[in-house]
Amino acid sequence: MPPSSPRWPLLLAAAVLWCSSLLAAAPSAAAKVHHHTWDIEYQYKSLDCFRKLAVTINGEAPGPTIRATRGDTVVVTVRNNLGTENTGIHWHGIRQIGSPWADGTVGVTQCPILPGETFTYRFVVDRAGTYLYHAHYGMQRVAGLDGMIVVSEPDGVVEPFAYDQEHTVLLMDWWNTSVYEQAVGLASDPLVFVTEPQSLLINGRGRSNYCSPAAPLPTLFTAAPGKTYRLRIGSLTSLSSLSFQIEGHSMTVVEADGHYVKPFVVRTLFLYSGETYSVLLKADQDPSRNYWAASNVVGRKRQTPSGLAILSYAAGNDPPRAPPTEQQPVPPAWDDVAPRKEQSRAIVAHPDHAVPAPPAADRTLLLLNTQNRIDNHLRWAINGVSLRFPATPYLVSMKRGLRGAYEQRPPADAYDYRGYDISSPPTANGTVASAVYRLALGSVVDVVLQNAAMPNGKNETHPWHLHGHDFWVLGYGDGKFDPERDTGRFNLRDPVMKNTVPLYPMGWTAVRFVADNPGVWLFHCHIEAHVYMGMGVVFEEGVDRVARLPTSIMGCGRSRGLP
Ligand SMILES: *[C@@H]1O[C@H](CO)[C@@H](O)[C@H](O)[C@H]1NC(C)=O
Ligand SMILES: *[C@@H]1O[C@H](CO)[C@@H](O)[C@H](O)[C@H]1NC(C)=O
Ligand SMILES: *[C@@H]1O[C@H](CO)[C@@H](O)[C@H](O)[C@H]1NC(C)=O
Ligand SMILES: [Cu+2]
Repeated sequence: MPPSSPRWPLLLAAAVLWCSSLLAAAPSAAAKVHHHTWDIEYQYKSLDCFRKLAVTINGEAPGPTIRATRGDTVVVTVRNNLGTENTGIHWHGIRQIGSPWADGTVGVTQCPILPGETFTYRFVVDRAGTYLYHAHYGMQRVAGLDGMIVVSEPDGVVEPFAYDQEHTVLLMDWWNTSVYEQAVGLASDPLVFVTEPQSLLINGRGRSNYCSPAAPLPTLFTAAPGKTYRLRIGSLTSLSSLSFQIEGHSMTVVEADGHYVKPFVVRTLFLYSGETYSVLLKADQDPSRNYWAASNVVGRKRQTPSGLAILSYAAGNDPPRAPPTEQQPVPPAWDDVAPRKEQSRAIVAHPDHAVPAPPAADRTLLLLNTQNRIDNHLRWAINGVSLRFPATPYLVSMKRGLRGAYEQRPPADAYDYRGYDISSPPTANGTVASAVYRLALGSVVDVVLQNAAMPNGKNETHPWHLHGHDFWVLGYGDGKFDPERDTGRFNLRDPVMKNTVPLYPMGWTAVRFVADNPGVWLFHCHIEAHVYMGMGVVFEEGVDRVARLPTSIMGCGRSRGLP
């Protein structure tokens, strides 16, 4: 389907006007520039009682929280002191409008930052909300190069909820093995999977089976009775989907991936890797005792101890770090997918902050998610194509017309959705390619992710993350997506915008976005092992409109020596 008529640009213009009326509240003269200099190096860390190498930022793992106000510019100078390892840092949820070379995706938007080299990221944070950053080179995120970004509204701009104080809560999973042990295992024949994590971290601290029972627990925060707290919660797990609970307290979800949502109350919040939420928590329980905060694996058979921290009350009887006398909260059953789907369906736009979705798509991509056998190895493949980044970053090769630098043949827009049996293990072999979907600038694109049985008959949840954009979440369904039947059932009334969305076992997820950000953008499963095994696609849009590229992103493959 070729991109059609200029029907959408009119709506787009209306949305831009609407947005700029909001922006008018923030005088740009007040915008600040925040400079950070980060030394990236390996250090021994005992985040969960097991001492191992972690990638640190100025000695910290996870790294510091970046704080800014909407409209500000963030400048991060990264010095790679890893000695023998490349790096690159992605600013997760920041759309990089006008700065596509600062997305930090090695192989897509830049060459790797070599050991001993310094690279400067410079970008505008154009929307308030809770975002993340993390390594985007190989499986390096497994080693802990990550953190959070908090973008506040300028003074005088009122959010659709109120609170007294805020805290960040970064959730991770953690292994006793290195990035290399994991990556080499995945590429081996027979494949050696990464195993379940040894621990779950809350703000960088956790308890593996290596801990003595007396090891102290981290404090989530100390509450003052009666006050309301905003918790900005993000998941940067490498493998696990999580539940998060705070014993005795309910949480009101008010923000998802930087967008205000119609508030809803949960006892258990489910999070997929790459997602962020703001929840409001009222300190309305008995202040004399402490409470458990717990994260647990869901969606995979649970073999990892709970991630634990303590919520205490100021001037309570229990010492702040004393384990609560009560039992830990009972986590949801790992294989009960119904409440997770229910939460996904509950996330809709806040009525006063909804950005209307365009009414129809110019192009629809139907993307089959499974593993295929390729040269006798199992790799994740999308419509039979397993993504491998070329030696030259796409942004450079496309902007400079280096045609031989990547696969010229585009991948298929759809799999054989009439003939394919999603409940049977795949029989076809796949291919490895660096192919790209080229999208018409300004066109409206629907992507329907279709989950299907894996060769081993298992099923998994995949969190899909889009760079450079937010998408409207139009719907989730069980079984096989049927364009004739299901397109008409999309939620166009109040779809939320997000940048990361789960694809549930044996189901489909539909999203819509406008290809209006000139650049080259990765769309991929946020599980490190999966994207490492090819689970992603690349979108190009309006690359000819991208301003002159900084030479600092070049230097590898065929971009070596380009002026
Ligand atoms: C990592 O932990 C697992 C159990 O959780 C254990 O079987 C394995 O031997 C450990 N590996 C190392 C390198 O300590
Ligand atoms: C897939 O590849 C294997 C060899 O790697 C071959 O034996 C088999 O016939 C191929 N299957 C199909 C359906 O082409
Ligand atoms: C997914 O796998 C789990 C256990 O491995 C099983 O209980 C469940 O029925 C499966 N779900 C689907 C939709 O196949
Ligand atoms: Cu995945």
